[in-house]
Amino acid sequence: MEHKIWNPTMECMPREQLRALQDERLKDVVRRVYESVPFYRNKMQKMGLTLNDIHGVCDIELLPFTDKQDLRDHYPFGMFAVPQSEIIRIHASSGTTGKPTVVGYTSGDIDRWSEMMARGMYCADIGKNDIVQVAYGYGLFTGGLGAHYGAERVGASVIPISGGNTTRQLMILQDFGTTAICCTPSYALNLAEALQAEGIKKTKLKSGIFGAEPWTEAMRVKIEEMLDIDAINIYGLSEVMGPGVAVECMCKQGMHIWEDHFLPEVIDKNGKSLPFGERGDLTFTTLTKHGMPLLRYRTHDLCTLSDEPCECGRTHIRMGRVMGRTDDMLIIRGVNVFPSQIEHALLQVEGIVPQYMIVVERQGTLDTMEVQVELSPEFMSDTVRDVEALEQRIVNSIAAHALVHASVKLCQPGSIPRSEGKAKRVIDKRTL
Ligand code: DLL
Repeated sequence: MEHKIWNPTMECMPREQLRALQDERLKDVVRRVYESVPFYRNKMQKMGLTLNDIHGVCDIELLPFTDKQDLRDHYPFGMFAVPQSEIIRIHASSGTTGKPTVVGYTSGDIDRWSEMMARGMYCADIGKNDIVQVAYGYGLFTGGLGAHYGAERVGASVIPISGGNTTRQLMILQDFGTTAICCTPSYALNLAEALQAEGIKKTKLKSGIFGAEPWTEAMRVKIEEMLDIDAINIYGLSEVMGPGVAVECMCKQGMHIWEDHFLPEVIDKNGKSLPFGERGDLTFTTLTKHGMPLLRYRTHDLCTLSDEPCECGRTHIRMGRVMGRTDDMLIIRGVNVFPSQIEHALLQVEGIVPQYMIVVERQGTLDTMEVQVELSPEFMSDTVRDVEALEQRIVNSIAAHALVHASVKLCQPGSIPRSEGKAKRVIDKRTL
């Protein structure tokens, strides 16, 4: 198979050369955060670290970790390493409570992101002759604009349709002759089923770039069969950049992490770096970001790394599928949701007590979330209409604070099982 490679010089760089480049870039980013981000300077000073201690990648374990909580503590712009006048784009993703996690990009950052997404497009054999339907959400979420800039960079014709509205997606897909689609894998399955239901057998689709949520090989097989396409896995997270931190090539054996821009590690519970092949918490140091560089950012995604050479010729190491999380984050239809956000949303509503259970299921191809919550004893005697209005208030509060639609089931006071230790708040019935 001939592999299309966007930037062969960088993507196929011999590993020793790539390591030398990382060494230089690591020293550079450490210097930048030390000089411009008080959070990092303070951390390094407390650890007794100076810039001279970091000679390259071999010293990565000396550097401090960063966690989502650190971004929250510096909400909204406290982690930025450049003046606001140099920030040209702001994105955000779910935080653990009502406040989002904010990310800022310089024009150079957007340029590098587009280049990495262009690499991803070529990985999925998408080029200037393609018509790309971007069905990731546009907005604060990085999916839509990330895919958009990458598809434009390779010269494809981009349809910025954004997420949702399946009937319209199918109409555009057929009328415009879409050849490639970018969306979550569950939405791809949904589209495939909708096409089948309409009796449409043939489309011009040939490939799809799917990510933003966990999926399996079995799902890949199903999507590929139903849509008659190559289904390519793409990984990323807003804090580190957005989609395109890692992308699969046509070998479909794991996602190449763009190591000229990111330094990945897999770490264990104690923060120790693990060797290739061992499963742990994926952690990234950004080597070239200027707006919001991060040192050893813990993604909480569980996976393994592999340095086995890949047939496609790219030399960058690969990450396996994300096998779970080390925190309690749920991904519902591509939206990240923390149980703490739901709790926060419930606490805004009068008439209930914060005893709740979140039940997540997959109906057909789509995730559903039901929040069961107890009425407060005082509310019990009220009329059905009051209860319905209360339900609606809770639905609205959850939509406002967690950006997700949940159905709400009000329960009798005392009916939700109390735990004796850690409360169990989530029942996830999805089998991927
Ligand atoms: O989901 C960025 C993205 C957009 C990636 C479009 C791919 C495609 P966040 O909303 O910040 O960013 O969510 C990041 O989603 O830590 C993983 O838990 C999960 N995730 C992303 N891609 C994958 C994937 C975007 N391919 C969080 N497989 C990450 C499994 C994924 N999980």
